[in-house]
Parts: sequence; C-alpha cells; structure tokens
Amino acid sequence: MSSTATNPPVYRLLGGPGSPYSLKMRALLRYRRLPHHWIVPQGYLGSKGELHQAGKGMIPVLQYPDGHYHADSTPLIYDLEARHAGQRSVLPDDPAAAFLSHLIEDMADELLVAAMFDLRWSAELDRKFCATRQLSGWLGPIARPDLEALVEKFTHRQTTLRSTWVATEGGRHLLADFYVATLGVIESMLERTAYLFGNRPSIADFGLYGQLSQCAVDPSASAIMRARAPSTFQWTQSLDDACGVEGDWVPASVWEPSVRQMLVLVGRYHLPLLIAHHLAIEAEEESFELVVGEHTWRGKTDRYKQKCLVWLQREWAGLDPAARNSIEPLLKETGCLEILATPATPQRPVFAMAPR
Ligand SMILES: N[C@@H](CCC(=O)N[C@@H](CS)C(=O)NCC(=O)O)C(=O)O
Repeated sequence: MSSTATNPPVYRLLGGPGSPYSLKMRALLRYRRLPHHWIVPQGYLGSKGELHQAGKGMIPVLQYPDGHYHADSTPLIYDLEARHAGQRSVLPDDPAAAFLSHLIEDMADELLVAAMFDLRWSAELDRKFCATRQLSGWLGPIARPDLEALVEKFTHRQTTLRSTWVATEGGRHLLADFYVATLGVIESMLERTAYLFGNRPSIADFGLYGQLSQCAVDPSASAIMRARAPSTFQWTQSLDDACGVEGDWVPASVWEPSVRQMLVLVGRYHLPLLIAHHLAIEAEEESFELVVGEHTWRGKTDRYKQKCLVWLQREWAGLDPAARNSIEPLLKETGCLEILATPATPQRPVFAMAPR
C-alpha cells in the first residue's frame, strides 16, 4: 500500500502529536491545498514500523505520491515549491523578502524549538501533561498503568535530552527571554498584517507556527502566551488550517516594522547561536557557549546548525545584487549582516540543502 503511486496524487504526512515540525508541515500542506493524509505511524521507530522500514529516524516524513519517503521540513518546503510552482507559494515574490522569510524560519526551527522544549520538559506540571498527551496520541487506547509506565520512560528520555541541550540556568533565562520577545513581535505584527510579509503566510510564519502551536498547548508556555499574547494564541489556532486564506504579499514599507523586530532577534540571538555551534564544531568541542546580555547558554553542539549557517550564507551570497542592496541596511542595523556576509568554511563539506 505505502509504496504504490497514488492517483490522484496524494501525499502521506507521517507525523506525531506534539511534534512542532509535523504540525508545521501539516499547516503548510493545508494552506497550499496539496492533497494529503495525516498519519501517526504505528510502532513509531520500532523495527516493524513504517518509518524504520523507510530508513527514517525522525518525524515528519513525507511520502510523495510516487511512494518515496523524504524528511526534513525546510528542504521539503523548498522541494514542494519546485513541484507545485505558483500554487499558493510560501516564498514572497520579492527575492529579498523570500530570503528574509527563510532566515526567520531558521530561527524558529533552530532556536524557538529550544525555548519550547525547555519549558515542556522542566516543571513537573508540564512534563506530566505533555508526556501523557503525546503518548496517548501516539498509542491510542491503552490501559492507564501501561500508559503511566511509558510516560515515565519517555519523560526520562526527554528530560535527559533537555539537560543536554539547555545545560545551564543562564540558558533557561536566555530562552525564556527570547520566547517572550518573539511573542511580543507577533503581537505587534498583528496590529498591522495577518502574517510577516503580508496577508498570506510565508515559510517564516509556518516555522513560527510549528513551535508556537506547541507553546499554545503546553501548560507553562501556554500560560505565558495567554497572559501576554492573546492575539498570537489565536494566530496559532487560525494558521493550523489556512486553506481558505486568500491574501497578498505587501510592499516592504508595510512589512518592514514587523520584520525589523524579528531581525533584531535574529541578530541578537540566532546568528550568534549558529556561529557558536560552528566554532565549537570546528574546534572539536562537545559544547557550545552563547552569551546574550547577562545570560550564558552552554549546551551540546549540533552539526545541523552549522549546515544552517552555511546554507543561509550561500543563499545570501547568491541573491541578485539589487535584492541584496535593498535589505543590506536593514540587516546591518539589526546586527545580521556581518555574519551573513562572512562565509564560514567548515572542514567537513556542507552539501546543498535537500530533503533527506
Ligand atoms: N530538521 C528537522 C527536525 C525534525 C525533528 O527534530 N523532529 C523530532 C520530533 S519534533 C524528532 O523526530 N526527533 C527524534 C526523536 O525524538 O527521536 C525538520 O525540520 O523536520
């Protein structure tokens, strides 16, 4: 069944409850009106499960109508753009705005995820609720004692991961500040436009949506969002299914106030984070260190972040000069330009971005 081509073409999105990247992809497929089935694969990564059989160790995985399986949400989004060109694209027409939308999406995928994950797996209230509801969604009906035993095991796994990622108290403060600041930017954007680059969502909005869809549900993160950013809370509910949205991109003069505020966060937190990982990897160190203001975040290095840095730098270098010139001042004022324009040269080659 799963390896047979479908007609009419239907994608199969293999994802899970509580997985921000899975929900990011589902919202994107809905918005783009690409026919798909949402599937929570049974057995998850167990050797008999579909993901294992497909050679994939992460979710989401998208099975194309020809039967092939592909993973990694950002390259998937770009591949879907190529496959369905012109159909409710999530890349703004202006190449400069399209670049910025990817830059902001990268911050959501690589940094906002850590803020979500830290809050999800810190306090007892969050751990218990999140592990229980996630496993319940994965497993379906199950006797309570069996569910509780699995919740305990899963919580142990996730809290261990959390302490590897966010190993310092400073990291926790830094991520909490970043989360609140991100909510503030979206709340302010919603005074002007429905999405960052206009009244239709871009790849940046879907990246933010993926993480914030979870923050809206998880008890502590949700309490913060409800108290500080009620419109953002509703934004996450609406973007979950935007198949009926018919909006336009807006001119730079309209998107600039919101995007500028996001870029301030990119320049302050995100690009320094990517550089911190890159430097640690090149020095063969196991942990990176990021200092923002009075807070220091130390955690385990992640090679994927080095790839993100290189991909963004290549994309910047490949932009046509007119597009580059149009946003250079904005990137300079927000502290992003120097890192984007100084190509990193990792010892290990970084291949072109492509679905895995
Ligand atoms: N860069 C990937 C990240 C996907 C990812 O981190 N997925 C998580 C779940 S949200 C996962 O599968 N982790 C593996 C695990 O927990 O075993 C993407 O954008 O799709």
